[in-house]
Amino acid sequence: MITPHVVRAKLPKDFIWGFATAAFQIEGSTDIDGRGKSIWDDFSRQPGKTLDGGNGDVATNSYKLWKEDIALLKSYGVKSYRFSIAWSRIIPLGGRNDPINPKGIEYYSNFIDELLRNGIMPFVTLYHWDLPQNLHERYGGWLNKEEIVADYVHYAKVCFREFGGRVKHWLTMNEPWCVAVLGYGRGVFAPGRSSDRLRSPEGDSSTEPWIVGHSVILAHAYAVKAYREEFKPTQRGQIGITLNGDWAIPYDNSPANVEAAQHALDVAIGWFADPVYLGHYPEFMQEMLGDRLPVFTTEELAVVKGSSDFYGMNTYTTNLCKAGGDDEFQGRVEYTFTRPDGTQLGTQAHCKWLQTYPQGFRALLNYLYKRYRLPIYVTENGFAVKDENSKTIEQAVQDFDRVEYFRGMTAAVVAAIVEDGVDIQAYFPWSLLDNFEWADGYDTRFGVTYVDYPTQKRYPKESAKFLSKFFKDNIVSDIPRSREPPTVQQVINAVRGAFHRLTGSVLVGAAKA
Ligand code: GBH
Repeated sequence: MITPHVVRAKLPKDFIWGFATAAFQIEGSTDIDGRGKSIWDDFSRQPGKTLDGGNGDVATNSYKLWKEDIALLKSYGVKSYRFSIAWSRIIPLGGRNDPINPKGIEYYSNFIDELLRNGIMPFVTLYHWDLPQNLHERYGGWLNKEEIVADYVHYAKVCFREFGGRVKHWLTMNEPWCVAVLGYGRGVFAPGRSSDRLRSPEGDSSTEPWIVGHSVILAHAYAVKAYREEFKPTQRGQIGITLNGDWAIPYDNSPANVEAAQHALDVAIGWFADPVYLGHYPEFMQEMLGDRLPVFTTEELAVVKGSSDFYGMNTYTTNLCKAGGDDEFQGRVEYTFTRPDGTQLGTQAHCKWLQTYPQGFRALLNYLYKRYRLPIYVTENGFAVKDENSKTIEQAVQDFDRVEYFRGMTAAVVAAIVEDGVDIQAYFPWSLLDNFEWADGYDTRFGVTYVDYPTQKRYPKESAKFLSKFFKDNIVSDIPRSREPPTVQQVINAVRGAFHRLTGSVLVGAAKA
């Protein structure tokens, strides 16, 4: 009997893997070494903004325990670590004419050096939702395009100048959809603006998210332009944006629901990906929003189009899509995990928006690669086990639902590369540690490492062990294990991959075998 898909070399030797975190979710030490406030500082302290009343004052204490975190990464055998820089540690007041904080620079500089000493490649996010509070107060933050674009570009350039000799992978923005919709539409994330007057005294959910999204795209694009013109020629790194986006499946095959699934993708992903990779907003968004959707000038568009070297992808789940409702942030589509026959799509996580569905991950990878034709970096993917926070440490580290999730997702990555010819360069599970899960506070745990908050001790969960072993076993080592020629399937895939790259609008590196 022939065993299907026995492939020896599953992942190429330069495949990047590691864990991801974000500054505000782990650092704590919010008033140390000259850090300025971010919009999350006070927001998370307001009653009712986080589920358990948790805030970012201590988090996983990683600002202090940074060497321990790096040792943990090392013990997991990662090649890379995705972390974010807190803007308000670098420039406490945020603006282009405000003082730069040498202590902030020194901190991340030491951090990067320590990673490199341990053979771990820094993969750096410049903005993971922690806008300097002062910029919000000074001029409305992301609502003020002229100011925020100039200030963000200045901040990014300081980081390129200080760290770019050592950092070869940059992410400008994490998940602009969340910045715009959760911060200025639903009002559940800082700065918490919304039309819902029970939530916020100010805000207009019908206009602000689209304005904010527009500013975020431009800030990203002008920072990339600066990097490419002033830094890339000598620093030679990659730079791009990372977008959240979950796969969308029609609830059934009625034409309205088939269309709904595409509308969901258009707003979740196309809102940002279409301008950045294709040079225009999705047609459906223009129809849905009319003159509420800002317009790019010709000059701006020239900067926006092609402003990412790769497709940065954060993805967690898959939604079944039904046409209807008035939620513009989902493309006037309703999401469910319950199939028409009453069964569930997958295993339910602690958060209601998340179920395991690896087939959807594979489908999304194929969709993104066909549509945007660039190598994909999976910069986040993860799972929160139901009620993990109510368990003892001994029970919590036995996180079998998370292991199942990652078993499925890693298999989907391999299948997408080996069988579908999708060019995937990196995979970063979210997250290295349990941490401050934004509006969920500390109630929801996404870590592959359990954090016992009272002691700040770290305990590797089964999922960490699974992932370490998976990548150890599946990335081709430097020393070839055998002299066997590639299989026919591997040759076909390499040719397929090269074809995709060559026919795309942007030419990317040499084909990999
Ligand atoms: C990521 O976002 C974040 O980058 C990371 O910081 C975070 O810790 C991690 O996920 C886990 O949540 O029900 O309308 O409020 C993931 C993308 C998009 C997932 C919004 C939750 C909820 C939409 N998120 N979604 S809503």
